[in-house]
Amino acid sequence: MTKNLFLLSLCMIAATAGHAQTTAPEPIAPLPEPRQVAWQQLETYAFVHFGPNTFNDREWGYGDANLNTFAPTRLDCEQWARTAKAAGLKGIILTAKHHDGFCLWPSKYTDYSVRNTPYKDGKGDIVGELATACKKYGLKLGLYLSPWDRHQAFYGTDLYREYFYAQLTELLTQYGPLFEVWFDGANGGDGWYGGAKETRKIDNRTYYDFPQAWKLVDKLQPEAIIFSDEGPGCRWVGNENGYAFATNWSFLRSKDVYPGYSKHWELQQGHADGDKWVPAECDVSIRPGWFYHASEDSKVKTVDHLVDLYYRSVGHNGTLLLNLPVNREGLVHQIDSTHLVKFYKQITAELKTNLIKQAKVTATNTRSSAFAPGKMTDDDFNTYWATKDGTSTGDILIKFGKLQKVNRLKLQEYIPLGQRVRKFEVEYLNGKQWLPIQMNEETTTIGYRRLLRFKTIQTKAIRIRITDARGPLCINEIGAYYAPNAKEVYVEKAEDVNGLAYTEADRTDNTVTFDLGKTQNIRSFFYIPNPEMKGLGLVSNYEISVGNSLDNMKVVASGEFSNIRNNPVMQSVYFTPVNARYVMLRATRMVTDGDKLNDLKIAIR
Ligand code: FUL
Repeated sequence: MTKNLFLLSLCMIAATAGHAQTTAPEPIAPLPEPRQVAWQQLETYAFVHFGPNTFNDREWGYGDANLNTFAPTRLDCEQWARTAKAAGLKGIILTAKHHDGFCLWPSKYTDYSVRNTPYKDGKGDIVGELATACKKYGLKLGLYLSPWDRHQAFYGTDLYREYFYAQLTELLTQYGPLFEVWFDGANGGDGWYGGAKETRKIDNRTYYDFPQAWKLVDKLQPEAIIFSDEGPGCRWVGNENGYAFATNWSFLRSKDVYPGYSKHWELQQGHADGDKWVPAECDVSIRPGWFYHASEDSKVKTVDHLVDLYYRSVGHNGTLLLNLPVNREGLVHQIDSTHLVKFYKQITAELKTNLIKQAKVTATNTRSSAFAPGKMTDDDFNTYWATKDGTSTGDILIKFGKLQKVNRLKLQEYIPLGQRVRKFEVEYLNGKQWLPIQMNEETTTIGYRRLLRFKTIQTKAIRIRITDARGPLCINEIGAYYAPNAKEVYVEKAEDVNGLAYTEADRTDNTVTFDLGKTQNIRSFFYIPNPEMKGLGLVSNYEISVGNSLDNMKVVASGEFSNIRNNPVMQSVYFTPVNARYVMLRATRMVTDGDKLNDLKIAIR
């Protein structure tokens, strides 16, 4: 470089640094579409799983349910909507068709629908009734259409794809605006299939021609977000427990991920180097199962558990999709609605008074007065504090002016310009010394919203030091709160697995026999999957035999542990009470073909 040129570039640097930068920082891709930003702002919404499974005590219907069983006595979609509304949920996503192929609307293309049930003598349309109720209560409507259909004889052929698109078109055109369309990742396997009763495998990546489905949704419902494991609107968070990792990028590497993608831990945190904006949606049921089972009335998640999930979903840059299993009456059970409303009251109370409103907020590296620190406390999503071009760090200093108790913090990035922050630290003033606030999770990404919980501190000032980002910082909201009596973190209780003592009497790859030591009266068998096993060693279909001698065993129960890979909760099998010394579990099918039974946690009562 010549001397003159060198001087010139020095002058230019000085000019940029000295000049107030009144325009916004350049966006950093990948960026959200406006509909993705609007969707993220919904934060919490309800799921409703309802169908023949509800009446047949199943999680995954085989596709052969007797439709006379589908007989809700007091079904009232307005009660669902009122419950959701009272809990601050912004919409409801309904299983219009689950894997059993049954349609909650009178689809033109199948007999396997509400039209052939006792409900309203076949004149009902539960999707339509929910659409009307949502409208009345100012809630948004979303629909779940299972690609896998265990009922249809032609599932697996090209004709099924046409059928699927025809049904999708009905749902996209008959019920007004939808905010989300849900395509489940569970695909292919055994089913009734028009009586064939066989196992059908399809290739998740090609069979449904998902790009065509996405085009159809974009055309007919341009505001709707499309859910699948890979998006494109939002992604599955990789577990059915309702939380994202603390580090959570709203990006995915679009070439790597597809529906049925099995690297679940990646979905829990996103890809820091992803090329597409696909934010995480954290789905979870308020009970262990997605469908209603009376046996789970005592297992509704506690208020503390739900509060914890809120902090680890919405507070980890995701949305919370909370399932309410509607019961056989056709209502959200009172236990569920009570817990739900108390949960909402609790989070509202914890985050009610933003102590920063009375504090003095300053910051380093501020871009210009148009992007001043005050923009972080004006409750306006669209105004934000930003730092200068060329910076990717900055300190935010919050001075309370008096000793203040604090145990919660909120941080938000202005995501229309991208997700930027990679790392930050939070400190508080202890006398004259800055000390780190001890968190129980890493302080890395922020995204749409990051909520932090910690032991109550008393301080006059807090300092948030953003130490690494993908470009200039854009922070649109911060909050500090003191939640009295709030739990720091929630610890989930281990499942109660008390049962009879036994020893293993015999074991092969797919059969284990337990010896109870002496003849006992037994009536149930519990299988507690190990969630760490990520699908390995898990039984999908079982047969349970009992007897008083090993050469004289009798089958007392057989069936399927549905959805056990994604939702590995305790599975219960009840049978007619019987006197027996030996109990044999035979895995007639494993979740992963060719796998062996292992890591067994069993209770027999
Ligand atoms: C899963 C399904 O297999 C479950 O039955 C449930 O619908 C859940 C939300 O998604 O993949």
